[in-house]
Amino acid sequence: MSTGSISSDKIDLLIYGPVRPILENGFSDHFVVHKAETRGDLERLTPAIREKIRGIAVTDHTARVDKDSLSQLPRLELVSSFGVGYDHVDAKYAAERNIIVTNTPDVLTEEVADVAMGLLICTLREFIKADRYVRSGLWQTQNYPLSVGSLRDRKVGIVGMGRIGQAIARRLDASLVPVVYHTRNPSKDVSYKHYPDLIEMAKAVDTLMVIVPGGASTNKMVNAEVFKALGPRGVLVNVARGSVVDEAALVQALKSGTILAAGLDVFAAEPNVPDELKSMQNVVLLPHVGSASVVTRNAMNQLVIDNLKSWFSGKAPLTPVAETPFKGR
Ligand code: A2R
Repeated sequence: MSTGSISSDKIDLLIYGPVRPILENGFSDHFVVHKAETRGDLERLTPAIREKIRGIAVTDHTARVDKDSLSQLPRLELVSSFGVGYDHVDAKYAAERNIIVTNTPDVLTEEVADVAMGLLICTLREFIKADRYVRSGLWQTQNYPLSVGSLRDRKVGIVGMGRIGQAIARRLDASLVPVVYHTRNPSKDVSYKHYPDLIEMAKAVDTLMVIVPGGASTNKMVNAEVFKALGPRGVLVNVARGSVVDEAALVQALKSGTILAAGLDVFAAEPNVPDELKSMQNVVLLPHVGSASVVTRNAMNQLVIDNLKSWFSGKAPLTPVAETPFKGR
């Protein structure tokens, strides 16, 4: 394979998942682009096409790239996945087959941290309810009631202290809110107090902000026991993955007053949100918009494209995930 420029042979790529025109238009004449929006579409590709596909652009976390789908593509070299979380891609199986998986870290870090911070303040200070109050004309009759919640006198435990966790912590520092964190290993990048045990941290704080990857190791790690430890002033903000929180236990904790409130950008079965959550006044619900601004989504799309272009120019992938590090060709 040549270095520095895309080889003269055309490279067959698959764009897999919901339509993203910016991605589809991002490839030059050097590529032949095939599309499969769903698993069914993938299975309907002819064996001759599947045989040729060497790269995949995965457009969304709803497109499952599991062993079954990867097995259908015998010449696959690289899976370029949109988003920083890649729990929808079987990176372990990809590693066994020497397929590189890339994601789109860094370019969304500050955007997601902004949403986390906004969601926290919005939940505590009831912006959504207060907005409705103004629109309904009620302000003409009386002032809006004082909010029970406030960012003042809070202590935040961040669950996950990677790129986004650190960006959230910087915002909390600026707001004079003390921060501690829970991860499996203490981070060398920060000096906040580390709690190896999530329950112990939940007991020591009144606010949890969740920003760990999805997947088996974090599945329902924020559960009834954690809510009990957090206590009646407790607030949960989740901008990670819905799978990280036991949603039924959260509904119960909010209903019973075990915790005070929650701000949620992610849910267990998106786009379905439990009716019980929708009917509650002490929750703020967002439709998974952590990175969803034009500027940040453009940067993420571009990184999906650039990883594929770099690889098929004979260069290293730009952002391989930990399970499939680039070890040379
Ligand atoms: O546990 P560590 O030492 O590997 O720290 C990572 C932590 N983490 C966990 N913490 C507790 N229990 C676990 N089972 C667990 N697994 C991972 O999450 C690290 O501090 C953090 C992940 O950081 P980064 O890899 O830098 O990810 P980034 O860019 O901050 O994004 C986090 C997640 C994505 O995976 C998406 O699902 C979501 O944010 O948008």
